[in-house]
Amino acid sequence: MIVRTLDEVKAGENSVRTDTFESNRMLIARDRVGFSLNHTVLYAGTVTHIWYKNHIEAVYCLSGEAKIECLSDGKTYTIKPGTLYTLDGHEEHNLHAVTDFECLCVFDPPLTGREVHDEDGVYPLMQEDEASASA
Ligand code: 9YT
Repeated sequence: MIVRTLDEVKAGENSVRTDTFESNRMLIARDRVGFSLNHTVLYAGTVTHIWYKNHIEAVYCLSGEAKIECLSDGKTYTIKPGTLYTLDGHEEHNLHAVTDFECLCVFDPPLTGREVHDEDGVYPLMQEDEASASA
């Protein structure tokens, strides 16, 4: 059984901070459970361009509000506590955090823990041994 706290992850190497969000990788590929799980907070007033070409992501909102602008069809969705969205079509989107937006994010294949978005909003497909090698 794996038991860990947000505070433990925040203090470790699997806490990633960017200009628009803080992502704490609570479960990662090395845990070998088949998926990864992040506790993420996007900062109020920011916009994050995201395009997970290599992953499926499911996001469950815990608190706050965000709007997702889907770039292929121009549709916008409002996400509030209790709402789930899943990018099962690898949709390119802009995530507008209306307030601080706190969510749980599940990725398949699992993140290694260190991924950050590239210039296209993509997370690279990393193997666990690559993450260990760069750690
Ligand atoms: C909700 C979302 O996709 N935010 C971007 C960060 C990403 N989910 C992560 O690494 O936690």
